[in-house]
Amino acid sequence: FNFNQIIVRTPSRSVVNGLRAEDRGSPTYEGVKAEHEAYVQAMREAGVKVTVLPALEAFPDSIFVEDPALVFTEGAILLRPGAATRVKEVEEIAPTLHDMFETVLELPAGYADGGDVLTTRESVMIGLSARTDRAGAEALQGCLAKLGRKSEIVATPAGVLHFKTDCSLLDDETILSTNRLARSGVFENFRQMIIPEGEEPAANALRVNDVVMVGSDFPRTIEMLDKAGYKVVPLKTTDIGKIDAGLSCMSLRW
Ligand code: CIR
Repeated sequence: FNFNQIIVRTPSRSVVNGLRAEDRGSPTYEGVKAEHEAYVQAMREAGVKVTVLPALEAFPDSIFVEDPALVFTEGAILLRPGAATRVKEVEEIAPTLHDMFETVLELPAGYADGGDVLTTRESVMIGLSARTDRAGAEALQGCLAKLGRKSEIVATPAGVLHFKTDCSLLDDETILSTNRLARSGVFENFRQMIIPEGEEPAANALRVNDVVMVGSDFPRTIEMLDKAGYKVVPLKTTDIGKIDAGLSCMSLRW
């Protein structure tokens, strides 16, 4: 969770057409733009250098740069998103990653979204989901091994978009998780903090250096983290939440 740099992409006007599992109304472009700007500002205040890529009108979900690639200080991996409309986002981000990283690997088989990948100190957890299949997860394990990273394949609860929709790393020993994911036992080697019932989307929080960014619509989660001694930065996620996104989705961090 100690990061020097991030990559983000400006939202396109087409973001209002972003993918969603269930239609709870579309976000507005202005709303997403404001949430994105506040996020970038919070990142700068957290001490990271921000590279801002231009908007891509042809790709409504391209603001969510976390999904087409995975980055580490040791190198980057170009993934293959499991949603047909998002596959070509990889070609769009590839030149930037080639400029910024000496080692850039490509997923040799299957499908994998970065939203399904939780990096912890000991290992990289890869969640199987509707976007990440076993072939992709196993291929990704091969790429991670080349970068010297241990990994494990785990399950994402049914009906949950991405593994990280339901969890985030708070520090080297602690995971913030929904009850439905924690129940599966994947985090038994960690201290776990469980999201209060009804605030499940708050699980996609983001620890960056000294702060934990959390959706501002989730007061009970914020209070819980605050009481536990975390320095919480609440950020509005109301509009991006309508297209199934949270705070990790909007950046690649290393
Ligand atoms: C999608 O369905 O692909 C986008 N509407 C949301 C992606 C969220 N990304 C993430 O959690 N890493």
